[in-house]
Amino acid sequence: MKANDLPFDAIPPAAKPKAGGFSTRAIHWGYNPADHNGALVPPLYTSSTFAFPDVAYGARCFAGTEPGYFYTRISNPTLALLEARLASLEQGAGAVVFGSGMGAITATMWSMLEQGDEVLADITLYGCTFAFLNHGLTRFGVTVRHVDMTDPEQVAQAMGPKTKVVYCETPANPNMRLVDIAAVAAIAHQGGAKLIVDNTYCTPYLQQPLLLGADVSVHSMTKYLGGHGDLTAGAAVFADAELAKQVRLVGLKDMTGAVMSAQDAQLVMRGLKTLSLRMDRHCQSAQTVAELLEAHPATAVVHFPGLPSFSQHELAKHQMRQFGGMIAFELKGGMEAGMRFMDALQLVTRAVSLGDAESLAQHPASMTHSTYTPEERAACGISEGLVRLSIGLEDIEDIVADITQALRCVAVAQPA
Ligand code: 7XF
Repeated sequence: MKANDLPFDAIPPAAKPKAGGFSTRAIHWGYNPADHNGALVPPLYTSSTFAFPDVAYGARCFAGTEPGYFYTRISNPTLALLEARLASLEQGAGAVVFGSGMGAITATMWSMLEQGDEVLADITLYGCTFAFLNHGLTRFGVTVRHVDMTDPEQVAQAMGPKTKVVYCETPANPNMRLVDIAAVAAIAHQGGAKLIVDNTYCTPYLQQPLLLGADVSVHSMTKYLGGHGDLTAGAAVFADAELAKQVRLVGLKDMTGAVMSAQDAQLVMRGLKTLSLRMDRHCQSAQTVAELLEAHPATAVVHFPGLPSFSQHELAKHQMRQFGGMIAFELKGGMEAGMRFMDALQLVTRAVSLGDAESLAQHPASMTHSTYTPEERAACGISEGLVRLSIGLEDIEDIVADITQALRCVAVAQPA
């Protein structure tokens, strides 16, 4: 029996899930304290291995005919609870968690692709995803082509008989361009391919790719889902339980081994309890900052889906619950002014990553997107002067004061 034929899946937690709205499920789904000595917080299973009552039971576990836990790289009760919660929040048939967002992305694609297949990807992607596609997968006989997925027609034109995976982020890191998930999913399916959407920027609270037709929604849980900058983790949520099983048994178990730690899973579950509250605040504060930036004479362009001037504002209103906590912008003084702005910041921290309580600023061209060549960045609209902000949870008055003083420093330093 081949590994992906095993009748094995994520083991559902024994407790009856508590139904309800998004926040209720983020707090309760899949866990009943009565099954665990009344413990309000689910117990943490740190064990790497699980004892077999007898040898026949162990053999059945390995054959996939016994739904027991036996080794944490494949499944673990703490990880399984988080997986059940993520599947519920994103309305998927199954989820698999990983040791990083890149673990989730690579394991999913390794499981879905074969030599000779083609991936059709958007032009704007997180730098390491771009590098995995173009410097990783291509070395193993997979063809990768990029098209501008802000225009679904370009996807339809580019689909070919070998296209097995269509891949995008929306909003895209770092320049906030959106992809119409429903339109691109319909095109992918018509051509016999599956659509993977990186939903890291939105989280399941702001956007539900599977309900819009995507097959897989991947996340860096290092970001908003963890929410506190103290862990590295990833997840993939699937519309189809069979694909989830395949990714667990091929991509996770055999090909990457990118298992998540149970301690981190417990921290993500703590993060999930406040996800909706935190996202509401991130979104509200980012709207204020985006409006401030747009009105300021030093800025050339502000990319934020919540601004009426944003070219895809209507799509954002249709596809997202709110507009997110991420902003990208350029100053009139270009790269030099952008660097001066970043160095003038006092509260907003100069760091990559996003989705933390702390507001963060980074320079994509030299940091998160340095895996692109300058020509590749130019082709997808990541200008050398672009600055990316992740708006945190500090008092909005303090965020505004810091950004205003940093903009003033840029203006003062500019030649008359
Ligand atoms: O492997 P990770 O948990 O770091 O997640 C990878 C990843 C996947 N998708 C998106 C949309 C991401 O933004 C990331 C990580 N991005 C960080 C950033 O843009 O700041 C990484 C810092 S180099």
